Amino acid sequence: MKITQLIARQILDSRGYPTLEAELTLSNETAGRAAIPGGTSAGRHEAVELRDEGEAYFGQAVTKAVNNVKTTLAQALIGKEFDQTTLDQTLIELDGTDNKGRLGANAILSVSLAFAWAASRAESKPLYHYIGDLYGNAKFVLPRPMFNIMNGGKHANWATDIQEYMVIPIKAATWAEKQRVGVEIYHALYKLLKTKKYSTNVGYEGGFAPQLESNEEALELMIQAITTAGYAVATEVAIGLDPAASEFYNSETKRYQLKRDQKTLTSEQMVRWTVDLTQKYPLISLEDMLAEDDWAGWTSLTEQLGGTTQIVGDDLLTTNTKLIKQAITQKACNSLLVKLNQIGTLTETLQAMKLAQNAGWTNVVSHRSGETEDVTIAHLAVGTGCGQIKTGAPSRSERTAKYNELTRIAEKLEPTV
Ligand code: 2PG
Ligand code: MG
Repeated sequence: MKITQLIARQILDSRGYPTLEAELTLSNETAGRAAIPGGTSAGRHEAVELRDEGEAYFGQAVTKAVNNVKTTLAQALIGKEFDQTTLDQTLIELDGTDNKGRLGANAILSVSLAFAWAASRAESKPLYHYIGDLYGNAKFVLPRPMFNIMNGGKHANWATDIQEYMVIPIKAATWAEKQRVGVEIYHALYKLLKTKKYSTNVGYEGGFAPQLESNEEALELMIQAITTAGYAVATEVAIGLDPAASEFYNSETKRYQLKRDQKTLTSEQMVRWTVDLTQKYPLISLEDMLAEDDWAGWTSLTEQLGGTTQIVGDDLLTTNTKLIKQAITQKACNSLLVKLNQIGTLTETLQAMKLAQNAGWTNVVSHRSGETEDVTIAHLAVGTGCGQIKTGAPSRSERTAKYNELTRIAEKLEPTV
């Protein structure tokens, strides 16, 4: 299909930072639009998010990236015929760097995804079906959500050192039931926090962010909330963590600084602490428990817990096949956190997921802390059939946009009558 029009604009993300949105039209008049999310605790090896660095918006404006879409990319693409693979390859070549540093991964991804939306409409398919075709998957399943109901770290002014505490419905069979579990526990937690006279203010991803005495206190509160909501801990609802450990790791001293616990831990001690936590709490998924540079720690953790626990690489892997290959060789984890904007095109994201899947790993599709109303990731999770998504608390419209899109998809894939 030929691209006939390509425009871009600067919009705002959920943190109040500028981000980029592109709109693309094909020769048959179908159009697609995509908005790019942004990370706060981003990995060092992520593709470059091009920001202006001028005075406007304290350096966060993205007008350079917008202009790259409107000029360089529009000139190179308009009037030409593409499919997803040839488009993404062309985008990579037009940039010409290893990390999309010239045109910006935000500029490139907005075009890649706007094209995917337009092309799926041209083929009269839902986006998940279009993605499934690209991925070689025809088994579309609603993912199991991980609801991030307590926020800390950089997402919530260090309320806790651990950035994300997630509840995971493990018994509920349908999408509707899974969503209900997350919502009821979220509200049970709200009531519990109020009773304890804790703050019910929320962090970037909609989870509550009271200043707690320790990192473990959050786990205790979650267990109580799960129970008072009427669910069985461990058999019906489990817990996942994402400490985003690179954010409290000192790479010079090679120590983890857990300020809430007044502890400074070596890599070995961090692994031991993690193993101890898994013995006390029903932790089934552990993401970025260790820093992105601490490869030996990752291998040790996977050796000790990998048989029973999902060990998810986010900052460690940045959805990058080179790093995934390294992690496969070093047995550093057993699951990939999938973020489109860490790598910058749909094609490369699907390659990363395929590589992980072929290694026997799981894939977890993920939002960013800075989100928009864009719902592409709901389709990515369903289309690849990967079975898992993390997209925040069931609160705040940029998070519920994804849950609501999954509810719409569920009407087709999980009809009740
Ligand atoms: C993470 C993400 C999303 P950020 O660490 O997994 O939850 O955070 O987008 O800030 O990198
Ligand atoms: Mg993470």
